[in-house]
Amino acid sequence: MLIATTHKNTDFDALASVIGATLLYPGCIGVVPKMTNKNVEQFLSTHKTAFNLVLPNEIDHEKVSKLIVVDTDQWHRLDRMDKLRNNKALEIDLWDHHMTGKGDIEPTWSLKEHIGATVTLLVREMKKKGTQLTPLDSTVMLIGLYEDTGHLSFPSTTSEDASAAAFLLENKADLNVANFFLNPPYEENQKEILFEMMKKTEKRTINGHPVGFNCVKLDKKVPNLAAVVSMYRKIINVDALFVIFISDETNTVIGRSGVESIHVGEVMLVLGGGGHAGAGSASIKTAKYTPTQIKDKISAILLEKKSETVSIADIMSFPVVSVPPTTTMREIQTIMQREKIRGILVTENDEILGITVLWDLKRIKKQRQWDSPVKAFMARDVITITPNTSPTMAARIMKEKDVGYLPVLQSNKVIGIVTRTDILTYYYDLLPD
Ligand SMILES: [Mn+2]
Repeated sequence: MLIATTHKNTDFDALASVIGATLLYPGCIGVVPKMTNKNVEQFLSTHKTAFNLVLPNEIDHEKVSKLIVVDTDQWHRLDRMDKLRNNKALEIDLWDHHMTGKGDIEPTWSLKEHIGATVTLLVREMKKKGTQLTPLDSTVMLIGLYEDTGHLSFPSTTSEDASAAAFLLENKADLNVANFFLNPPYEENQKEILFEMMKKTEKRTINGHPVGFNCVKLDKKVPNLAAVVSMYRKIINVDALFVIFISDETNTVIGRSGVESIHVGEVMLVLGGGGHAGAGSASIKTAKYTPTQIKDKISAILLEKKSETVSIADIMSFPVVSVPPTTTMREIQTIMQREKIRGILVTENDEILGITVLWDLKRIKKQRQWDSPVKAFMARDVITITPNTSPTMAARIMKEKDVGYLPVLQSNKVIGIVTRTDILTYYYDLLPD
């Protein structure tokens, strides 16, 4: 017997990939964990019989000769598959896009790639094989693809994810049905959790990033907490948010990040969980760490990761052109044209007095002003940063102070300057491969 299964707390990408596997492998039965996400549960309540799906207790493990695992690479995330773990003759195919490197499932064959959704990998194979899809098949796969890629907007999305979406739409995926399951309305108890979080958020600055922490007592089951955490991060405008949901035996941490330099999945991995760059979670026995210890642990992990991130020193421009305050505006114009720069520092005895930018030249209305000294035109309040400032932080300073140039100071000496162009170059160079 051939079965395909996936992780507990099954999301749509996982479900769609199981269904995809039943279509790709002749005779394959899809085994869906008992615990699924709320919207998946709702979908299955009406659609289950349309697909070749069963529950883990409905299969005879002895008869399984081949296992297809999708959207995870870890045994403990599967539902009741331990019996298969010791079966040495078992053939295993693995399809996944979680690249944490900590998977303990040893596959016979695998396809693991950085891609927005696992289902995209299965679609690739379907295109090759010319697999026939019903509108129902296409719809569930499109929901999985959209959910894991934030409707093709998450940074992990690849052009192939978009092509897969196009393929599924060509195969009559129904966007009305998809939208219904992708945007479930907020429920009363989700709102309660949100209000609970609003009462008390601890903000820490870690490596220049504002990071939020919350502890919320959880005394009943609340569906899709992750969506609430995700929304709350945007409301309080922090780069990353970690919410510790406290219950009797296990505390669950859900993390969300909106910046590249905070990889939630890597943090959660240290805590025994997992996830992606932008989203992840971990369950921790209450006996192991107190909520405060969890917070400190997350902060410590984030601090450690610092060395891997790009700093301003890597992207700043240098050498910096500086002139004495008596330099005329005519000379300033000549230097800007010659050096092809838009900003010049005005210094005296190594001290920054001000900065003049291309815009200052445009303010010159009368001919004689070209002979005026730069000190009459320069901006005097120069905001400086240090070489270990993160590019994200620099971008934030530029926005808040409405300046386009940030001289970089080390031991009171100017070693470079960061412009908006440098920041843009940084952002675009670092877009995912
Ligand atoms: Mn996935």
